[in-house]
Amino acid sequence: MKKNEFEEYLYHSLDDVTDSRVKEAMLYSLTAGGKRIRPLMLEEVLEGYGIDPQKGIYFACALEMIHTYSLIHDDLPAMDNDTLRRGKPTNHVMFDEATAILAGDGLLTHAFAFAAKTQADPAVVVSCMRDLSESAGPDGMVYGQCLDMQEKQSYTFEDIRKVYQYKTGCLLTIPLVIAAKLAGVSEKDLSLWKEIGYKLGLAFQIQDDILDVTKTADELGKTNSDIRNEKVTSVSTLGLKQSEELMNELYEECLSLCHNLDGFDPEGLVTLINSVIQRVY
Ligand code: GRG
Repeated sequence: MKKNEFEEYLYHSLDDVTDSRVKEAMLYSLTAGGKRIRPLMLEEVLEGYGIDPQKGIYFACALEMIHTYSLIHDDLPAMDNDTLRRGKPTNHVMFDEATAILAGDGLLTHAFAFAAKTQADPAVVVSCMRDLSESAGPDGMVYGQCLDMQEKQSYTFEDIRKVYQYKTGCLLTIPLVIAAKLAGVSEKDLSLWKEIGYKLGLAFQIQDDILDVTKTADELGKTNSDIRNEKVTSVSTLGLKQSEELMNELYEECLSLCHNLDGFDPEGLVTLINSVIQRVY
């Protein structure tokens, strides 16, 4: 199952949802494009363990639903107040604020019903759903967003590293953890996957900061609200050169760690991470 096939699954993931303006808004953002990195990571880890990626399809769709909800809410006037996302008007611009809030709520809740359809050992599925909830919720991404909202101009890189760990890292680590759990890996390798996810999340967010100052909104398909909102970022604290060095170092460490896992063929995941390193938006 590669990106195009995944798009089909995602498109049909709301088929059973009652028709409404909220469903329309959910589908609008869910099918607006996006790199689909999180579901593709889950797929590549399963494949690396020789498991049919189909086994993780419901979690893969759930991840993209949760990620999309976070983008819809992050773009709201009460948060970053952005008007362009994935090359299209943001959800609240296309619909209205109330509908966008409900579309986010709808995607978040539907994600868990969808993940629960996974055909695997029920104890493993429940454990993955709990991890997913923790990664997305007030001990994970929501906590990171909360720290982000409280940001002060005096923040150092160490302060924002923590914001990035939660805001970005949690949702990039969880596909690795879910796939590893579905594959039944050891505790030792599960810890290694978490370390890979942490480094990947940090590198990915630093790369996002670099792209924000080196590309135009047209090229990125999203408005550069960090600049408008005078956000403290890796680039504003470390400078462009040091940010690039740190990003490269972290990506290198991720790629190297992918070779240290028992019974895992890293080829597909390494190719995916390399495509992320090369990304231009
Ligand atoms: C509203 C609870 C809540 C959380 C919002 C996702 C997020 C947290 C904020 C969006 C802004 C931002 C810079 C988030 C960090 C993660 C990130 C870089 C998201 C963009 O992910 P991509 O590049 O996006 O995978 P696409 O559009 O390709 O799916």
